[in-house]
Amino acid sequence: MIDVYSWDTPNGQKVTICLEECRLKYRLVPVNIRQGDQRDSSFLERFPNGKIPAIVDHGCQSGRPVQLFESGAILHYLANRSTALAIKGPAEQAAILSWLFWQVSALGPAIGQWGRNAGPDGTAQVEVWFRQEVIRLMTVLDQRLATNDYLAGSAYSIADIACFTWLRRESIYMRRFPFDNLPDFPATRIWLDRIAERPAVRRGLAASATLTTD
Ligand SMILES: N[C@@H](CCC(=O)N[C@@H](CS)C(=O)NCC(=O)O)C(=O)O
Repeated sequence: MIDVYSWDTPNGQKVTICLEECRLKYRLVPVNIRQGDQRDSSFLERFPNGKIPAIVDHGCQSGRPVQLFESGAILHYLANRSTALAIKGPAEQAAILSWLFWQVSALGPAIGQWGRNAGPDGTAQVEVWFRQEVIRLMTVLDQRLATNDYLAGSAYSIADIACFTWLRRESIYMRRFPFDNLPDFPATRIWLDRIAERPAVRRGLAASATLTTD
């Protein structure tokens, strides 16, 4: 059994989708980040960065619980823990990790900062910078997807899960900055629809949605 400390955000959704894809048993532990649960001492003692998602795996062969935070690290751990999303060989690993790290270091922070700096509380200059950066990153993504069904090549992987939750039409950010207001990214649209149809993706998003109470 894997305990998932989470909230219904793009980073949290990555983990429930991955768990559903891998058919691993898990239980959700809500961490209401709107109320500041992530700064409780009991949470910080285990997960010092004070952010969701985080997991504790009670089912490892060593018999000792394994705990980790950072969504990219969690996805990589879960992919190695199952056969469904197992990484096959160094070439596939190189492609998956390149795009996974790209998401956690560039795409996610840029979209998140754009979201925070747009609107009445943001400054116009910062908003413009992040908008341009998001468009640049989405252009990189779209070019990759124009010649590949998935980010790491022909096979669906944790890199796709990581980017999908941020870019899907219903994400909190894409609801604010609809694709209609952005340049066209045709390959990205097709890729998003293909991933959204996956039964495990639907189950993972539905599981994550049970966490939101406000
Ligand atoms: N790099 C981290 C980012 C995690 C993150 O920013 N989590 C947000 C929710 S999506 C959070 O916990 N925010 C609460 C806070 O910053 O206090 C990851 O990929 O897991």
